[in-house]
Order: sequence, then structure tokens, then C-alpha cells
Amino acid sequence: MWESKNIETNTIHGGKKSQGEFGTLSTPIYQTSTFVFDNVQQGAQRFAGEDGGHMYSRLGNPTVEELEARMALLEGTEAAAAFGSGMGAVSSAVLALLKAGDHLVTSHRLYGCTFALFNHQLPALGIEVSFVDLADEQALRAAIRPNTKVIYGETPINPCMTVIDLDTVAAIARQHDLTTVIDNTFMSPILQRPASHGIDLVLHSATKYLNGHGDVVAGILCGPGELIDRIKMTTRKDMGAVMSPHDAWLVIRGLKTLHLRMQRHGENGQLVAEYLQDHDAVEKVYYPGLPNHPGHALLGRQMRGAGGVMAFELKGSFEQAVAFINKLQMCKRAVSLGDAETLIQHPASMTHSTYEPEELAEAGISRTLIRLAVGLENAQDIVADLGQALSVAR
Ligand code: 4LM
Repeated sequence: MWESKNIETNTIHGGKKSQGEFGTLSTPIYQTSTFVFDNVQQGAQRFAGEDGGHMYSRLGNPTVEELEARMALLEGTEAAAAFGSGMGAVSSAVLALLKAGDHLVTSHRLYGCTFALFNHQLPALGIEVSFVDLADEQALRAAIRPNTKVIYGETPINPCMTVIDLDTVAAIARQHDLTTVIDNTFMSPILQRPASHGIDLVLHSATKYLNGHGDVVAGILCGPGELIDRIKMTTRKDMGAVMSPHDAWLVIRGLKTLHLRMQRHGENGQLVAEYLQDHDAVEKVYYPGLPNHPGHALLGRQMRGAGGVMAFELKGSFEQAVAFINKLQMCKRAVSLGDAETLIQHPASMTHSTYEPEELAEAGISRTLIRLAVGLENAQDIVADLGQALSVAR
């Protein structure tokens, strides 16, 4: 398998296994549910793990495995596992690592469905969960108990873009022999590689930047070979959140332009964040590319760029915020992020509607907070659309 020292080249060539039967440039889509055995003995050997051959696509599929090899290379881990959604990756990871009586330390800010899984489903299974500010080293240290097994976080955090120091989290985890899981969805491996900071498992909603074209729901988990194999052969196999070969092919296609797209998302993000910050109708902008953002100091050390997502609050009322979002013409009112189109949404009533009002307040997600996922359009068109809609908030 060929590998470059440059990640831009690896998004195109890295991890590519074969050219297929006919020497195809594009990865073949092995659209099959099952695989034929020469005889009973061969089938039995495969199920016993004595023969590397395939059995059934929930257990492994060559197209999906090619994506897994590519993602492991990009994140700098031994292996990767692909899932049918980002939430499939989150649930398969934590349920492989935690059992009744164990304790999870996680962030008080998380994507809404990850919060719901940790706040409702895990406690129902007898797993204890503490929600703390993972950017606060003392709070993280104080949360660790004798039965703590895992630290789970996102950075930057959806939707307020809080940045967690990965070196600090990894060092604390090592002291207490804990497994760390970091959701790298907002950065992609182009802008941040958590494993190089000592994080064990790196997670993605591949629905977002990795695929990049708004036409797939998918997830990826990258990490040590033994742990990834265990997840594939336990929670992924038995709960079944697998990625389809066609979706894997679409994500592989998306990866080829990931480095170019991340560069443009970042350039547009910076320009739009600066425009909003200077606008007299805007109260506050949350974007790590702005020098007044608390996570700005980690740019360069941990992150190669600030990416394309930001949140902001207008000076006006909730009704004015709604009127502003409704007045946009080019920017699309939609959840998700990482697509070519600029997407705008209202976290309190959409992506984070899984939080109760007091939980939203605790997480610092106000009713007037707006999240903008800047796309790949000409930045001047994004700014012009925001500008005409901001007239309602003046
Ligand atoms: C959204 N997010 O924010 P699937 N991790 C992070 C996420 O933002 C998401 C997931 C995992 C949004 C979806 C509507 C940081 C999702 C979950 O949607 O299951 O692929 O990923 O707009």
C-alpha cells in the first residue's frame, strides 16, 4: 500500500488497496450482502477467524474496508471501522468500552443526540455519566472516580466551538488508565489529528466534511487495531450500525477533495466570522479563528485551521433571530454541516433540542444562538446574503 508523508496526497492515493479486477481507477463498489464459500470447511474457517476471507457484509465488505484503510492512514491510527451513521460510531464505541457500574466523564456540551445517548440511554443501562467542562483541567480531574473508564469529548464542540486541549486530556487519561474518545467531525484529519496528541479513538460523523456533499449519513471510528477489531466483532456486528458499500464509495470520493474543501471552508469561515464580528447587529461570534476566542491559542499547536463552523448571537430578540434566519435567500435553513452549501440552523430548537431548557442554559446554548456552517460558495455571496438578512435585526 502506497503512502506519502503529505496528507493532501494521502486523501487521494493513501490506503488504496487494489485497482480491482479490470484495473479501475475508481474503487469498485462490492454491492453484495453475502460471499460464497468453496465448501463448508472454508465457511467454518472464516467464521472461526482462521481465514481472512469475507462472510457477510455486516461483518466486513471490501469497499467499506478500503475506506477504513484510508481513514486509518489519514488519522494516523492502526485501524478504522465504518458505521451507518456518526451516532452508530458513538454508540458502538461507548457500549464496547463501558458496562453497568462503569463511569463515563464527558463534556457538558455535545452534539444533541450524543448528549441524549449519554444522558438517557447509558444511565438506563446502569452506566454512570458525569458532564463537565472538559476545557477546565481541574473540573476534569475532579470528575474522575475509581470506576471511571472513558473520557469522551468533541473539539471544537458543537455548536459553541469551545476547544478542548487534547494533550491535557490524553495526559490525565494516561495517569488514570482511561480510554479517550474524541469526536473530530468539525476539523477532519486535515485540520486536527487527535491520535497524534495521544487520544485513543478518533470519531467522525462522515456525513459532514469527510463526505462533503450532503448525500450520505455515515460514521467512522479510528484507533488501535485490537480495539477496532473488538468493536467490529462485538457492538458493530451485534447492533448492526454498518455502512453500506455505496455510501463507503461516496465517502471515498469525497475524501479525494477533502484537503481543498477544508482550505476553502476555513478561508470562507474566517472572512464570514470577521464580517459578523464587525457587524453592529451582532452581539457575539464564537469561532476559534477570532483572536478573542478562548480556543484561539490552540490554533497551530493542535489545529491547522479553525474550519467552517461558527455560532453567533444577534443583539436583538429571539423573534429577530428567527426573522433573520427566515430572510436568508442563498444560505440554506438546514441542520448538518460540512457541505458545499452554506447551512444555517437554530441549535436550541433543532440539533440541541434533546436538551431540557435548564440543560441548554448549563451548556451555554442560548435561545438566540444561531449556528452557521459556511460552505464553498464565493465568500462575498455568503456575506451579501447574511448582510441583507441582518437588516431585520437592526
Ligand atoms: C448537526 N450533527 O450538528 P450522524 N458528532 C457530531 C455531530 O455534529 C453529529 C454527529 C456526531 C448534526 C446532525 C444533524 C459532532 C451530527 C452524529 O448524524 O449520526 O452522522 O452524526 O447538524
